[in-house]
Amino acid sequence: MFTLPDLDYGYDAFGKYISKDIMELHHDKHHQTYVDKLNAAIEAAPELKDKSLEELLGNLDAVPEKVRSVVRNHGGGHYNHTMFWKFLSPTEQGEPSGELGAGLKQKYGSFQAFMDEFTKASLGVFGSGWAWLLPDLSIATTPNQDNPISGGQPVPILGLDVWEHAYYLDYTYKRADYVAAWWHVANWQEAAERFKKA
Ligand code: MN3
Repeated sequence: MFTLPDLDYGYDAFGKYISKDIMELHHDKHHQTYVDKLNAAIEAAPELKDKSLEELLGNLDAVPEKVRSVVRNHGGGHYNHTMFWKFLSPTEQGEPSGELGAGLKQKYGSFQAFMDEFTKASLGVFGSGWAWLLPDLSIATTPNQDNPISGGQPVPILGLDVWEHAYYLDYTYKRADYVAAWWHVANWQEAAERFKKA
């Protein structure tokens, strides 16, 4: 059985950038729903019960057709949100330093140029989806709850949820304002650790 992970911080950890109300709904309701529906799919296809989420999402063709779209959407939702909570930091971290900071500067020219590219990608997601930073420091986007691993790419080192449920209460339709706020809570320490391991 998959379970909803606890957060490493309080619902009110992000102050003016992401409200307590959003964090509560996003974690306790949206993410919980992904977990519940994923578990229901595994119950309906018990041959999957020993597989990890990465195994399931990394090879969706091997998932029985009757539960494949549920595993893709709700399994993806569980997988993406579990990492998304880690990608948020209650203390503002500014710019990444070390190898990751140097790598981004080398690839994009400056951290600001990287931010501009990532912002553009986030705003370019039509409807619901995600923007990702991959271990080769390229930027990817996925629709719905897809994760790059389902397309044969490596596990992202950072990602931003641009579903309306992630920002509408605070920013209404202004996704650009949400993305601008998110830079203040991006967890570069987590990204740097994942970059090193990858
Ligand atoms: Mn979400």
